[in-house]
Amino acid sequence: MKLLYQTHSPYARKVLVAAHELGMADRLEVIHHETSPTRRNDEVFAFNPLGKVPVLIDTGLTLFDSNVICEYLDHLDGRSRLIPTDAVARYRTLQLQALAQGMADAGIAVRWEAERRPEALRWPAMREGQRAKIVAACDYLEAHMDEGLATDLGAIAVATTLSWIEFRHVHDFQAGRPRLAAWYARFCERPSMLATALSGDTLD
Ligand SMILES: N[C@@H](CCC(=O)N[C@@H](CS)C(=O)NCC(=O)O)C(=O)O
Repeated sequence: MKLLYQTHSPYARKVLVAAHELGMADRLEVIHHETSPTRRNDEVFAFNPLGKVPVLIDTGLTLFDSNVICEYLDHLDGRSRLIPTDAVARYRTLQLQALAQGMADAGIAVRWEAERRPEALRWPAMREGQRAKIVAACDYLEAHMDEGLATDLGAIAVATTLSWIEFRHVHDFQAGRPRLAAWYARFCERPSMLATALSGDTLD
């Protein structure tokens, strides 16, 4: 399988960490792509009409986005190890993933208003509104993250999003949130996280 990837994407890292946790990383050919709405990448558009990574290309099947790819990988060997089948646990996992996706989306919006958009076009109220979502989401995680959180897709999504928020200095989520900070530090020691460090700059 080919994974159209980006070394500085929280969504792509989520997929790769999931593959490592499932013991499938060696089945992926990981190909880095730069993407931005202001710089069309035709190779990515050939597989995803949204022009975004990650994209997974398997025999006879092309999949986007990261949520769909993670669900596919989780079902590939007939067992579901990252998305629980029990209803309560399943929706808790999917909700955490949705929260993490929203945080990553808000973080990218913050970066547009803080540094990516030409200076004259930046909108501070939008930047602060998006940043407030991240702060509220981190407070929610601090209140809801229990120490024994399973290594499921929700946890992977939260950890990879937080790693990107830290990498891009979007918000100091560890300050004043000891439970979240301790959980994150532990999760970052996992081989799946150590093997997938973020790197690189966005090119617009
Ligand atoms: N919801 C998508 C988001 C993917 C996404 O936004 N990827 C970024 C890289 S971090 C991208 O390729 N952006 C290019 C663009 O917005 O045109 C997912 O979960 O896969």
